[in-house]
Amino acid sequence: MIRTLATGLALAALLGGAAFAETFEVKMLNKGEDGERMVFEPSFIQAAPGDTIKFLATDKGHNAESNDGMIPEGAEGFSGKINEEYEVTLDVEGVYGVICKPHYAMGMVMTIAVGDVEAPDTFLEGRVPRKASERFETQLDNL
Ligand SMILES: [Cu+2]
Repeated sequence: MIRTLATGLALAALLGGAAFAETFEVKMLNKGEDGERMVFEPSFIQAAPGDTIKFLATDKGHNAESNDGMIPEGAEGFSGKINEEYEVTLDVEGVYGVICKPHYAMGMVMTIAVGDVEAPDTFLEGRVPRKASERFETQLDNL
């Protein structure tokens, strides 16, 4: 009992602040629970700075990458490979638009909010396929 407690304390001290960072898992799917084709599930995540998003290659043929013009100022873009699990830690506050490159036109997109933020007016200003734009708009309603 005492030993367990000591081990727990040592572990907590070792991990420090990182112990409070969360990891969110996102499935990349051909078909979502609601029957929608080509989706990230969940398609919206509210995260905090330092949290990690893990994209799971649940179905084949998908990837996850930040969309040009849809990441906060000062943040670095990211890009996972098709068919591979991919993890990214987001330190910069803001709204991130994520797409699956092969299925962008089919609306395979998701939104990640890091911190207590609002979407910038420019978020959907670029050239965004209609289906993707519709889904982004629905996701942004969560903010
Ligand atoms: Cu895809």
